Amino acid sequence: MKIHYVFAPTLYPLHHGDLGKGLDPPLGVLYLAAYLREYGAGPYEFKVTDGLLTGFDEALAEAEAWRADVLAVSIVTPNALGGYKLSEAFRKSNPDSKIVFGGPHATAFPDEPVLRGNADAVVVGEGEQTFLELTDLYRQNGHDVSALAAIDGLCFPEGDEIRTTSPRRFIRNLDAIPFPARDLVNMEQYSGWILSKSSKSTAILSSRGCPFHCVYCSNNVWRSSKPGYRTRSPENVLAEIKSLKQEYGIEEFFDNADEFNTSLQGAKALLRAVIDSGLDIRLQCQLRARPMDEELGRLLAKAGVWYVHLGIESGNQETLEGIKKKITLNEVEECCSILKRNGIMVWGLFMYFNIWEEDGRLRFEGVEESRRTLEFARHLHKRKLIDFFGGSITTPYPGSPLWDIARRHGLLKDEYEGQWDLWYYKRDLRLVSMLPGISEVDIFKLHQSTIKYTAWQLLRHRLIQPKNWLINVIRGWYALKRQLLLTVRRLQSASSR
Ligand code: B12
Repeated sequence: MKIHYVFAPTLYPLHHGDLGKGLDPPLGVLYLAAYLREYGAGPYEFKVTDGLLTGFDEALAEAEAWRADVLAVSIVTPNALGGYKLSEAFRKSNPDSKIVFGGPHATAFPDEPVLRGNADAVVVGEGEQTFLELTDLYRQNGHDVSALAAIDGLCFPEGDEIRTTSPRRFIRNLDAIPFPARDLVNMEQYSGWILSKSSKSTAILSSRGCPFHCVYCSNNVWRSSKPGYRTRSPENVLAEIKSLKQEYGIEEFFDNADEFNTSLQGAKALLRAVIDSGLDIRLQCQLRARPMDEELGRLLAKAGVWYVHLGIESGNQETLEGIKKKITLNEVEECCSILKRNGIMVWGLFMYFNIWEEDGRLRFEGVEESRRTLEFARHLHKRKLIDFFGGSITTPYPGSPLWDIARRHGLLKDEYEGQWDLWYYKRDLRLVSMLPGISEVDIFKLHQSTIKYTAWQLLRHRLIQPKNWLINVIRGWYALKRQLLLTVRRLQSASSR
C-alpha cells in the first residue's frame, strides 16, 4: 500500500522560518508513518512531502507522480486552503485513491476537508491509531463506506451526510509510539531552531498536551480526549536523543513540548536522566513561570539547557487572570531570576491586544495596556532578566476558546470568513479580527517596534549560526519591506482622517 504524507503547502510564498519553514520536519506525519511501520499489517511504501519546503506546485507534482493509494494531508490553519486545493487537484487525476486529512485545523473543523477538499475521511485528534485502523480497512474493504462508522475519531461523508464517530481515546503509554520516521525526510534540509550553539539541532517532543486552559490556545488535538497531559519516560526520550546523535550527529535538541515544566517532578526526572547519561548535548525548551524552583534551575543548566522560551504573554496582571494563564508578574520575575542565576538565556514570549471574556462581557487590551506589556518586557530586559523578547498580535485560531469569544462578540471580519491564508498576518499586515476603537496601524506599530528590538538583540548576541546568515539577511529585507508598507498605511490613514 502506497501512502503519501503531505504537510500541506501554503498558497502564498514563504521564506525560511515563516510558519516554521525549513526549521524542523513535520513531526506529526513522521509519527504517523513510524506507528504504521511498527504496528500496521503492511507492506507499505511511504513518501513524505513537506509542502512548506516545496511550495504548492512541487507538492502537487510529487503527489501526481507518485499516485499513492492514500494521500494523507496534514493541516494547521494557515495552510488549510493549500491542502484543500492540492487534494481537489489530486482527486481529479486519481479518482480511485483515498484522501485523508488530519491535524489541528482538521480537528477544529472536521467537516471542512470533506466539503472543501473532497476528503474521504478526516482524522480527529491524535492520529496514530485511527489512521492505522483506517488504512487497514481501506486495504480490506476500500469501498464500504459504512464500515468507517466502526472506527473512533473519524469524520466522513456518507451520501449527502457527514458522519462523525465517537471520540478516539488517547494512547495511554506514549513510549509505545515509535520515534518519528525521520528517515523519510532529508534531515539536511532542516536547520533546527534559529538560535543554536551546535551546527546541527532538531526538535523532539517529550510530552503531549497541557493541563492548563489558556484562552488563546488552539491545542485542540490534545484536548480531544483525556488525560489532557501525558509524558514519555525519561529513558524513552534519552533513547531518541541517543539515536539522533548516532544517526545524524545531532548535538542540540529543542523540546517542543508545550511546557517543559508542567510537572516539576517530571521535568526534574528527565533532566536527571540526561545528566546521569553523561551525554554531551545541548538542550532548549519552553517553560511556564510556575512551577519553578531553584533546584529546577540548577538541573536545567547542568543538563545542558542554555536557552528557553518563557510564555509570559502580558505585562498586565488583570490580563493574565482574564486569559487564564495562571501565573503572576511576580512569578515571572522570580522565574527569570532563577534562570539567569543559572546562566540560562531567556526569550520572553508576549502577546499584544489580548482578548478574553468576563461574565460574558468582552474584555481586551487596548493600546495603553499593550504598551505596558512592551514596557514590562523592556524592564525585564534592562534588568537582564530576559535576553530577548518577541510579541505577537493576539489572533483567534480555530479550536481555541478565543475563537468562540471572537465569534460571540463579532470580532472576526466577515469578508475573511474561511479565508485561512489570511491567518498568517505577517504576510501582508492585515488582521482577521478587529477590536472596537483600535486601528490596525496602531496594532502593527507596536508589533514592528518589538521586531526591531528583537533583531538588534539577536545581532548583538551573535547567536545566529553562520550557515543561517544569508537567510537572515533575506528575512531582514522582508522585515524592512513590512516596515515600509506600514509607513505607507500610516500616512494613508492620517490623510484620510
Ligand atoms: C512546535 C510547534 C511549532 C514550531 C514548529 C512547527 C513544526 N514545523 O513542527 C513553530 C514555532 C515553527 C510553529 C509555528 C506555527 N504554529 Co505551532 N506548534 C508547535 C507545537 C508546540 C508542536 C507541533 C508538533 O510537533 N506537534 C506534535 C505532533 C505529534 O502533533 P500534530 O502535528 O498535531 O499531529 C498529530 C495529530 O494532529 C494528527 N495528524 C496531524 N496531521 C495529520 C494528517 C493525517 C492524514 C492524519 C490521519 C492525522 C494527522 O496525528 C498526529 C499524531 O498524533 C504545536 C502544539 C502541539 N503540542 O501540537 C503548535 C501548533 C500546531 N502551532 C500552532 C500555530 C497556530 C502555529 C503557527 C500558525 C503560528 C504562526 N502564526 O506562525 C505556525 C504554523 C506552523 C506549522 N508549520 O505548523 C497551533 C495550530 C492551531 C491551528 N488551529 O492550526 C498549535 C496547535 C499551537 C496552539 N496550542 O495553539 N509551531
